[in-house]
Formats: sequence, C-alpha cells, structure tokens
Amino acid sequence: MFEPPRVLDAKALLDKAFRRATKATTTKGRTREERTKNLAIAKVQAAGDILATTLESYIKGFPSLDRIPPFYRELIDVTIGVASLRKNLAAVDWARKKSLELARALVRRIQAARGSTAISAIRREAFGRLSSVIGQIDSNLVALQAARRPLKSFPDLDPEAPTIVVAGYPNVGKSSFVGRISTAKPRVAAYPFTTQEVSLGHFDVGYTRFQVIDTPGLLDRPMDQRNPLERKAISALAHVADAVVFLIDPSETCGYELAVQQSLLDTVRDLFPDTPTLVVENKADLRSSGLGRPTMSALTGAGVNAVLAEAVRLATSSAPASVHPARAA
Ligand SMILES: Nc1nc2c(ncn2[C@@H]2O[C@H](COP(=O)(O)OP(=O)(O)OP(=O)(O)O)[C@@H](O)[C@H]2O)c(=O)[nH]1
Ligand SMILES: [Mg+2]
Repeated sequence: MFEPPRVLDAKALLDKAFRRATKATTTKGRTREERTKNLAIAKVQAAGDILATTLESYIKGFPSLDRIPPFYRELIDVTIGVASLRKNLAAVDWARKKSLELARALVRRIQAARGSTAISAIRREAFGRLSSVIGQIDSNLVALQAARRPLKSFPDLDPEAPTIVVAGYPNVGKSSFVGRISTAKPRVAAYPFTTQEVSLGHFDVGYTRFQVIDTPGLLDRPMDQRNPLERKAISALAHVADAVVFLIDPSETCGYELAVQQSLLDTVRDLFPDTPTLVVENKADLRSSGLGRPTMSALTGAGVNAVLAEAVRLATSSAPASVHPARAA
C-alpha cells in the first residue's frame, strides 16, 4: 500500500550532499577571485539544494496524515504512532527550509565577500552550519527509516469500495464462500501485528466493485487471547467493513460447538458495533439448526446467491464505514 523511501541518517545524508557539492564546477569569472567566488557559490548552493530536495522526497514519500483513510490512520497509530510520525516529518520539513535559507544567506555573504580567504571561510561556515541543522534531525531520520517496514506491510485495501468482512471459526467455510463469490483469485496480504494474512477478493455489481476480506486467524478466536496491539490492529478493520458476514457451522464438522461459535459472534459484534452483521449458517447440505437464519452451502452453492444479495444490500444501505453516527446522550 505504502512505499516510503529509504531514509538516510544525518551522517549518510551529509556525506551524499557534500560529495555531490564538491563536484559542482564553474568556469565563470574573469579573474581568479571571481572564479573562486563563483565556485564557492556553486558548492554551497548545490549542498543546500541536494539536502532540501532529498528531505522533501522523504516528506512526500510518507503518507500524508491529514488525508489518509481512517483504517490506515489507525494502523499507523498502532504501529508507529500518528503523533510521532507527524513530529518526525515536521522536523524534516524544518531542516529542509532551514537548509535552503542557510544556503541562500551564505551565498549572499559570499557574493559580498572580498578575497579568497574570506570566501573560503564563509564556504566552510556554510558546510558547518548545514551539518549542524541536519545533525539536529538525526533521530527523526532514524525513526522514519524504522517506520518504513510497518508501513510497507499494510494490506492494500481500497477504502472507497464497499467492503464485506467474512468472519467465523476456522473451517466453517469462509474461504469456500469467498472463493465462490469472488470473480478473481483472492490476493493475499500480510496483516500488521499478527502472524496472519488477510485474503482480498472482489466482485462487481453493476458498476460497483465490492471487496471481500477473508480473515483467517483474525476474527476466528476470542480476542482475549491476543495482545493489545493485535487487538487494535484487528479492530481497525471496523473502519473498512460495511457489512460483516458471520458464518456458523451447525454441523460442527469444523470442530467447534455451536455454543462457542455463538460467543465468537458476540465478540465480533462488539468489534464492529456500527456495522450490520449477517449471520449465516453454512454447510446446509449437512445440517441446519432450524433457527430460521439464512442458510447456504458453500460446497454445493445452494443459497449462496441469496446470502450475497443480502450482504450487498447491507453493505450499501448503511452509512459509510468510517462515519460513526453520533449517539444520543
Ligand atoms: N459439507 C460442506 N463442507 C463445506 C462447506 N463449506 C466448506 N466446507 C468444507 O469445510 C472445510 C473448511 O472450509 P474452508 O472454506 O477452508 O473454511 P475456512 O473457514 O476458510 O477455514 P480457515 O481458513 O481454516 O479459517 C473444507 O473441507 C470445505 O470443503 C459446505 O457448505 N458444506
Ligand atoms: Mg480459510
């Protein structure tokens, strides 16, 4: 989803900028002093420009925190912290502006200077002060580099597409259901803070593309067996879910009794309090509970279309997942 750039630490960044700056050349100038001056100007300008453009590319390469969808915002908060990412990016932006300002001011002073010694002294001062500015953001650069890996691991969800999340105990038939309704082979993505992966399928109704998220290992056991980070990362799914399809296996061939399946349903409802949940009995070819819930067989296909139609209705009739209606006090 996100491809943040590699971020150099202060020392490596300065090495890069100064190495390039030393290569700056000019043949302009009629006298020796003029040439010395123009060369000093070219070097200071080059150093300032390289630092500023590199820092700018870092800022642009990270997600823009004010515009990212709530799902990703929450994942960022769990993994690296929105406030800390914001602080590090702000520090980098400060150094970017400062580098440009400094380079400009010192170029003006070189222009006004007389004599090679004075010119060289200002040039050295410029490099020293640029080093000091970049040195001050070393820890921010290091933190940004560390933030790359979690950001790169975020699953690539389309936050605009109406989204159906499929939940239920292992072996109840989630993947069979998702495979049956998806038009293409589902894509698999790592899920932050869990050893699990989500699998993303899609299908179209008219011109609308729907997203289906299969959640093996995520929404298939009690949340109290998880650490807080995992719990938060899982609850971030509430931001993308427009409807939840919860599969129950009344045949219990999945290996879990109906009673424990029912209590997982309660957990999932707590996780998605504002999302309509469709409870479906799967494996109707084997058995149904007779409780009047919708039934289907992901194996034979019987009842799948009706379930899908109802899920689509729920996913499109509710408010967008990210909007939580204000509750009356
Ligand atoms: N008889 C019958 N078997 C089914 C049905 N749906 C799925 N199965 C079988 O149940 C087993 C588990 O199905 P999956 O679709 O892998 O279940 P799952 O919920 O994705 O399981 P995990 O990925 O482990 O969480 C497979 O052997 C399926 O063939 C059904 O409607 N009827
Ligand atoms: Mg599965």
